[in-house]
Amino acid sequence: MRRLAKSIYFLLSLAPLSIAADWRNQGVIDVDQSPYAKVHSVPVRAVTIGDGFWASRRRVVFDHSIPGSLTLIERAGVVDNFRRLTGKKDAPYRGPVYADSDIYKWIDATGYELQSQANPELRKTVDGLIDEIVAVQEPSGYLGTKFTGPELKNRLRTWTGHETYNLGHLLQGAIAWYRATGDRKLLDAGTRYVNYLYGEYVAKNKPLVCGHPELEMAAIELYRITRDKRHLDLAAYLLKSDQRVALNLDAETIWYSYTGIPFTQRTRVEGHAVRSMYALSGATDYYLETGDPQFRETLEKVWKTLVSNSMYITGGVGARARQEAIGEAFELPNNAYGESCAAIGNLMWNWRMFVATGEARFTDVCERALYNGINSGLSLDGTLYCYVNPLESWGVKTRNPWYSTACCPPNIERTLGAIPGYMYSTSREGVYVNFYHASNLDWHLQDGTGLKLAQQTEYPWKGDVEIQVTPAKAAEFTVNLRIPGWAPTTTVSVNGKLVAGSQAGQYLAIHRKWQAGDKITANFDMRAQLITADPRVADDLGKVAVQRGPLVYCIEQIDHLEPVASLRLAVTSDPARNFASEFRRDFLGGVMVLKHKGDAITGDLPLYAPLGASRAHTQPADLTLIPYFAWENRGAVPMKVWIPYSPARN
Ligand code: FUB
Ligand code: ZN
Repeated sequence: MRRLAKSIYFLLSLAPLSIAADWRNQGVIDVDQSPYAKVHSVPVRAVTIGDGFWASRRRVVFDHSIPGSLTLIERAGVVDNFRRLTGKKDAPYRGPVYADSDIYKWIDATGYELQSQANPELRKTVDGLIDEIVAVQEPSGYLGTKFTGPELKNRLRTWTGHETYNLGHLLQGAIAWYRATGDRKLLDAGTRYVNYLYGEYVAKNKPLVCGHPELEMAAIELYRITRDKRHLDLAAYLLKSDQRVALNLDAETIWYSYTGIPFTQRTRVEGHAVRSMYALSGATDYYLETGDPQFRETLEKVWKTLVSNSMYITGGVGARARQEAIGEAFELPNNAYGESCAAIGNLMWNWRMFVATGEARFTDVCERALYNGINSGLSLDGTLYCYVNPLESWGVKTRNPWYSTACCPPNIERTLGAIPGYMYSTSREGVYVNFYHASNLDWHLQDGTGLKLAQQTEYPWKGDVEIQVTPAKAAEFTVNLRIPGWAPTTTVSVNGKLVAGSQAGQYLAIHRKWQAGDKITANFDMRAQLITADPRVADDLGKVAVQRGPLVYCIEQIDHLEPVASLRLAVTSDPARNFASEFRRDFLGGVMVLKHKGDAITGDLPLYAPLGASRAHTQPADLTLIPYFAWENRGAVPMKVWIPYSPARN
């Protein structure tokens, strides 16, 4: 008996240690124990990003955006909403019902910063904020600043109340912070709130009001830490129950909010773009834990509608300003809404689909969204944000320092902060190289063999990549290299010997006995390409977009004498002749610029004329194309991604 007690004591004494070891090893999503995850995540801290594209963007986020956002969050009264309830501030509630989520998302971003680098001052600030947040928690577990006092009667009663949305962000922030520091204070508070909702709603089978998906994926991420089945069940409850009758939900609400009916009744992406992307992310998390075949089937069906008729070439989602909604199939106007949060949701969903399948069609979408529709959301200096990300502008100002609905700024910050965690993955067979950037991976294979990868490249400006593979001991495994879907041709070699089988949009599985010093080299054809849209996208008829590597390009008025509205590309069938590329270190933070000999429509033409009447008043014009993400960094001027074209003069 004494021996048993002694061994129990011994095991208990180990418990905090194993937790401590664990939080450091968890990726952006921690799917190590998810039975239906084909690949496992690599923690952010296992990847050191070297100089280059994302290093500069993340530096701007850490040095400017994160500190600047806290000032603006404070100025908006978001933290005072908490202080009001603890008596530290005598101020009325300010902001929308989802204001709490702004500080949670900001903490999320700081968690990713601290997973990459030490910042004791930031650590202290966040610790203090967490104390102020947690102080508001009620004995029941409820934690929110809006529905108190005279508003108490509406608590968890209104479809638009966003309380579960706020909780989802609380959990995600708490989890990123826990994975950065091992500190569970906010995580424990979030867990108490989740347990309260479970007890009051799931256990009693009472409909839970939730007009904005978000808690689904967050509760499952919590489950991945706690292994408490209630946390998975809460997500299942939100994803599977039919709340139409109990909550008197009409068809438009169901459509708009992408919740309220069993997820498996969905057939396409629809409704509010962010809600749709977050729900799909949560549903994929549910599949990763349960393997539910109907979920898998629905996810696949809905994904096809995304990529075949509802996603912008930038990876953006959401055609309509009205209801911030995804439109009908092929409704993709270039004055797109394309909220930054929706592109981020698209990345989160496709990342989870990749985790479920190991397929490059999903990481291709992740890359598209990251480099374009998400990256465009933050100005080059990190101080201005796009809420909407149109593909065409008449010069109306789009970048702003802040918004009364400030969901996008901290969302962009947390996403760019998390980038190292997306670069590599592992599977039972080996390792995946998902994205290309100078970086060092210091991790291990799933069998525990230590593995270092040293990647050198100037991607996305240049297509050459070199990866030094260093296993702790010689071992047989597979290195899966993502061959980007956009790459017309690719060559891959190992130690100078060509490897056959590269196919755009697939992983190239290189299986061999790897030993320290082995070197993979890859070259992706980076020539600028002209892209056409499905002819059913009426707004892109007669136009092309220009893409070079993963980057979508655009023209801006500031680089042209002729109005952007009159510029056309003069395209030849020989891609090599269409563009001259020039890397300009001193321009827009250092970008590859494309030069093109096009033309401009000039003269007085009748606004309307019979079909076939000549409109051949053109003159040669030199076009300058810049990466789309860098638009409106030199003032608000007209801009276009989809450009009309004509055959070249010779
Ligand atoms: O409703 C919360 C957030 O505000 C949504 O995700 C955004 O689209 C914005 O409406
Ligand atoms: Zn947003």
